[in-house]
Order: sequence, then C-alpha cells, then structure tokens
Amino acid sequence: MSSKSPKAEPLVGVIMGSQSDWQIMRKAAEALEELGVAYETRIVSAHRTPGRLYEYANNAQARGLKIIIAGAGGAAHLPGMTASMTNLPVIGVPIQSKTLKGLDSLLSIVQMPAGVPVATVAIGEAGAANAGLLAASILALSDADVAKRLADWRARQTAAVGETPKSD
Ligand code: RP5
Repeated sequence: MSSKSPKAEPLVGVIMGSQSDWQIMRKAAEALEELGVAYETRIVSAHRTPGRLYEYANNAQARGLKIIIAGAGGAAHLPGMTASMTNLPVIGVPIQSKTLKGLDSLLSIVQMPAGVPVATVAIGEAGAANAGLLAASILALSDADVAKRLADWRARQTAAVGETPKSD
C-alpha cells in the first residue's frame, strides 16, 4: 500500500491490470499524493487474476474505500467488471496499447451498458492524472481539507499560465 501518510486508511484504490500499466497509473497516484489523499495501489487483472478481482471489488466498500480508479489496456474489462461488483464510483483509465494506441482500451471501458456506470477519462497519462484529480473532487464534496488543497492546486495551475509565449 502507498499513501501520503502511512497511518491514513486508504480512501482511493488505484488498481491496474498489469505491472506494465504502472508507468501510466502512477500519474493518478501522484495527483492523489499531491492533494494529500490516502490511496492504495494493486495489480488486479480481470482475466489473469479473476479471483483477486472478485475479492477486491466485493470487499472494497467494507474496507473503507470511497472510490476506485481502474486502469487497463486492450480488451479492458477491469473497470467494468469492478463496477459490476461494487456501488463505489469507478473511474476507468484507458491505457495506451501498442497495437491500437488505446482506442481499444477506450472503447472497452467507455461503452458500458446502462445500469453499471464507469466514469471514463482520456487515454494515457492525461487520463490517469485526471482520474486522481476527479477522485479528489468527489472526496472534496464531504472533506473540507481535500477541498481546500484542491482549490489551492487549481489556483496554482491557473497562476502558472503565462499571458504571452516565451521565445525559444
Ligand atoms: C491488460 O493487458 C493490462 O491492463 C495491460 O494494459 C495489457 C497488457 O498487459 P501485459 O501483457 O503487459 O501484462 O490486461
């Protein structure tokens, strides 16, 4: 488990289908870290470790998690299968695949039939970072400290945008 404070119980579960997804999914973890949101990270493959997926998704809410961020690539079942077994909000991150550049992942995750929602973000690093920010935004609805840190972070981002381009 990773979290900003080792004592804090994780509120966000960051799961991914493979070790190879970590290079992308670390952007979600970094966003949560920056905003002081406690999280955990796990490799949970829908097709290679279905038992682990079943156990993780079914126990997530009882363990105190509030949101799950799930990243997967290719035929990306992980976010949808996770959402099928929990009422927690699930944010799906399409991992950029080598063959189809993540379009396969995006379509696999975003096209959930009505009834089992997955909040799908952009392909790759931007999506993973936004998944972390989105999870913080959801938590900020009921956590004033996270809300303050998020507002400060957004203000710093705005302040960092110059008005005119610098020459090379
Ligand atoms: C998916 O297959 C994973 O989410 C990963 O994006 C993709 C490739 O996995 P590896 O073959 O690199 O383990 O399940």
